[in-house]
Amino acid sequence: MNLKGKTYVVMGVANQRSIAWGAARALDKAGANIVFTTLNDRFKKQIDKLKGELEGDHDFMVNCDVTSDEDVERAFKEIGEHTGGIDGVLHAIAFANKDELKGGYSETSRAGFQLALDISAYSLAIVAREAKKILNPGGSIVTMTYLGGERAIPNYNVMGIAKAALESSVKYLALDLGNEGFRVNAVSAGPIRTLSSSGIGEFKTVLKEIEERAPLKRNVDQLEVGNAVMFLLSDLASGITGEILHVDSGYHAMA
Ligand code: 0WD
Repeated sequence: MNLKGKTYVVMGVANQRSIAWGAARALDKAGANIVFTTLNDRFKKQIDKLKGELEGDHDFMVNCDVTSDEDVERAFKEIGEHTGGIDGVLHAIAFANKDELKGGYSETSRAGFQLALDISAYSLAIVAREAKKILNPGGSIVTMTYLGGERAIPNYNVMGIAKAALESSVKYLALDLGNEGFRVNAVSAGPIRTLSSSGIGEFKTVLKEIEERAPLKRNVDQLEVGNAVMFLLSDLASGITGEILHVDSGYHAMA
């Protein structure tokens, strides 16, 4: 894959275990320029440390808390001014209160529901709205989802509802942005140990289930997911939009 001359925004690197970091490594290897957005200065410092592992400089970074309209507007405006246009965005952001990710879904609080849906699903809409202003022709947006948006998976609870809304958003945004030639897709990743997933109750059991029952009899890693993200961001996927691509050792295809 040669992505020299292309610029992609990567949102959602928390640390070296993040799925977004797997995608950043893939994009960097292909020669792309990356603009990282970070939740706050703590994550910015973290990325500054990690960047040593990459070949490119990727020096331009902006803070962007997706719960703030102003932040998203400012971030993409700054990115547009600095880069002169971008070729795609990876949205790898989600959040739910830890106590909502165990036990029964009926115990979910109204505030917890709103928070999870706001950060994990609505954010894709506002990111798409601001990103399309600076996308180059053929631009592509990719988000991250999980099987828990399609099926009820123990403990995933409100995050499953958020992923269902996110997956539906992918289809509506594909319809909306398709008018301008832009594409919107999601990668549905198998479970991977990260900061976010560490908050999900009995996560070990989920990993074990994949090893036992998925066709490939193993879990996927960040780089495998990152490679699929890179494909959807690239022109190789120019005919694909509104798609949910599973990168999960084939587990989703099993009864
Ligand atoms: O098993 C997994 N890890 C899977 C994750 C399987 C399938 C899908 N996913 C999804 C997640 O739901 C998420 O959408 O992939 C995406 C990335 O998740 P990750 O790589 O597992 O998680 P992590 O490394 O924690 O990065 C997510 C980051 C946040 O980290 P924390 O740990 O602080 O929640 O999303 C960012 C933040 O950097 N984030 C925000 N960014 C901007 N504004 C916000 C916010 N308000 N909240 C969280």
